[in-house]
Parts: sequence; structure tokens; C-alpha cells
Amino acid sequence: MSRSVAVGIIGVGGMGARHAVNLHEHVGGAHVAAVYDLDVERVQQAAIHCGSPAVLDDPLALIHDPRVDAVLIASPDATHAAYVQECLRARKPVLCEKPLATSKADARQVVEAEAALDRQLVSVGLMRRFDPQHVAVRDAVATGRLGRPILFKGVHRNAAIPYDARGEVILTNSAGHDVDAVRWLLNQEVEEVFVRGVRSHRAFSDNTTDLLLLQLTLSGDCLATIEVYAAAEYGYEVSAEIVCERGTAITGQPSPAIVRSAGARSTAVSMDWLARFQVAYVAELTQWTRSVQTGEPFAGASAWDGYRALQITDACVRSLKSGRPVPVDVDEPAL
Ligand code: ISE
Repeated sequence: MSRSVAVGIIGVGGMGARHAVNLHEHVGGAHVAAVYDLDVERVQQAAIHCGSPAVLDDPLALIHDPRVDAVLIASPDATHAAYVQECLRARKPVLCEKPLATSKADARQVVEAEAALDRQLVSVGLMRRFDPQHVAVRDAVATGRLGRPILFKGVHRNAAIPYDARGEVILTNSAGHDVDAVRWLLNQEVEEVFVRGVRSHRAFSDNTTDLLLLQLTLSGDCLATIEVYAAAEYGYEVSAEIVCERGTAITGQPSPAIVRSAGARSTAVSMDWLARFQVAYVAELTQWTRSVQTGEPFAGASAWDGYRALQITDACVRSLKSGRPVPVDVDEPAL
């Protein structure tokens, strides 16, 4: 039996804490060996819930710690690329939460640094690739039974985002999931983007653009439209539909009980992504652990996919600002 993978986690806010608990409770073959967070109270709490790992006060020391085999990065977006680069210097496998970086130039440097090592060490947490609903849609389209895909229709609604709701931040932080879903579900590249946005609530500040409509042109004579809405209030929902020549496939929502009461029949909607994608997060960590143990490639998103997501969302930001369609470069994978 392979040795348990000792994972060091950088950042134990909402997402990192969920990963820590998932690793501790639901993933065989790995354990939480060390944790770091700027918030001392938060990191102590996380340690209590995931088997009392070492609590370190320096993220770089965590990466180089000999007790750590592999690193999971769930710190603020702007810190991702530098920590991933440090993992590459330490030659350690790393699962970095999306986005891989906050600029396409920094993401490109990660791709190049990994290619120079000639080893695939970087994985990116684009967890929809492990969501059973999304996998089912991909499989249905891949059979060819529905004919050629013509249109992707995506919806991505957050009840409220815990960060700045300017259009460029939403595009980089949230819409990265959607553009990755388009590429992965259809196995096509995005060639051009056209983005418009509005402020959903009059009470929001003037520079808020929290409802965005993306129109994409894809490489296989296929179009895509995506609604990304950061303040939907009623709950968190994601869906992806692929319209094909002879039929369509759409993700269902995970189904909680149907409740009948007071003249209504209702089904609860999750309020956040941690609940909606819990199954996907565990599957992603399980597959990553296996790839670290066996040396086989990770089945999820690579550094290249993380870079592509940023290339596309960067074009989306330029389109939003200019009010015009913007072409996206399609370059060759470096690995
Ligand atoms: C968040 O970081 C996520 O990863 C969620 O899946 C996404 O829905 C949300 O918009 C992001 O802020």
C-alpha cells in the first residue's frame, strides 16, 4: 500500500478550511500535515478540525518543510502564482485553487517554469470537472448521439460574493470556472469574447458591475452564452446546457427533498458553492492524492488550463471595458 501523502495547506479561510476537513475526513491516502494562515485564530481552529497538524507561521517554510510532500494553496488570489512558483522550486506537487494567477503573464510564467522542469507538478482547482452533473453532460455529448454541439448556455449565480464586485474581479475570480467548463465540456477553444455588464442593485456603488453576460465564439462552429451574476440573493446556482443538432444535455441540480407546505411545493437551493460542489471537491482531492501517489497525471485542470482560463477572462475584461468583441489568442500547449 502507498504511503499517505502529507499535505501542507496554505490558507484556511472558507475554501481552505473545507479542503482541510475533506482531506481529513473523506480522502483516503492523504492527511493534513501542516497548515498556515495569516489569521492565527482561524488556523488554530482549522488544525483542531483536521487532526492537529503542524501550525506554521510562514508559507514558504511550509512549502519547503520536509514533513510536507505536496501543497494545497487556498490563500487570496493575488498570492497564488508566487506560492506555486515556490512549490516548483521545491519540486513538490501543488493543487492551487483557481485562479492560477491574477494576470495571464504570471500564469504563463508558471506554465513555463513547470515546462522547464519537464514534470507535471501543477494542478488547478477547477472543480466542475469532477461534478457528477457536469461529467454526465460531457459524457452525453461525447457519445455523438445528440449530434454536433451548436450552443453552450451557462448560468453562474452567487447569492453574494465575499469580495469586490467590480466586473474585472468577477471575471477573473468567478467566470474562470465557466470558460473552463466550456473548453472542457466541448473540447473546443474560445476564439472571441464579447462581454456586457450591469449593476444589479441600485444600492450598490457606481463602479459595481455584478451581472455579466458573456458571448463566446468557439473553435468548432459553436457559440456560448454565460450569465455570471454575483448578487442573486436567493441562493447559489450553476448550470450548463449544451444544445446540439438533435437534442440537448443540461446539468440537473443536486436534489434535496421536495417539501409541501402552506400551499407551496419547494426544494431548497444551496446558499454557497461549498455545499453545491461538495461531492466534486472530494472527488478532486481524491484524484489529486492518487496522482501524487502514483505519479500519473492529474485528471483535472493543469497549469495550461489555468493559464487558458486567464487568457480568456483577460480578453473578457478588455471587452467589458471597450464595449467591443475581443479575439483570444490560441497558442500551443507548452507541455
Ligand atoms: C468562488 O471562489 C468559487 O470558486 C465559486 O465556485 C464561484 O461560484 C464563486 O463565484 C467564486 O468566487
